[in-house]
Amino acid sequence: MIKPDGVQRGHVGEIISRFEKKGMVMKALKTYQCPKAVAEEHYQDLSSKPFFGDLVNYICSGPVVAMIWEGPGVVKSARLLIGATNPLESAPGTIRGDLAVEVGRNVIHGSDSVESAEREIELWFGDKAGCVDWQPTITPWV
Ligand code: FUP
Repeated sequence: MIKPDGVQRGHVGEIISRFEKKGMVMKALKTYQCPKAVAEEHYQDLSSKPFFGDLVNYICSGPVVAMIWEGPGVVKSARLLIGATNPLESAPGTIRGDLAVEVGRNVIHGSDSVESAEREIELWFGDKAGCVDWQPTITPWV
């Protein structure tokens, strides 16, 4: 998910391009003004953290671009492309390492496990989100 700062700073094309160049396949994409309840559920594991309120306000501060990407080892591979949570600790060449300087404005979210991805796909693209046209498929490798 490209966060509001990534959208506002015009990095959507750059980020999608990095995923495509890696060889991942986009299965779904939508711009979305995230409701507070969705942001709170998305980050439910961080609800006790002191930055939770700021994080939810940030995610809801403007449109995000939510995406589903498919490919071999896509969760781990996407996390490597994205870089460390704190952009100051993200290696150059990663999305956060190249495009961000603040942990609270770190441009992009990526699911941290297959289980998280399944939960987040349901939250962002499932029935409750009003988007039901995505089904997992086996994509032949190119
Ligand atoms: P990540 O999986 O890299 O997005 O990192 P986390 O799930 O640990 O954190 C989710 C988001 O919380 C981060 F993207 C940014 C925010 N965060 C802060 O604002 N301050 C912190 O100290 C840690 C995380």
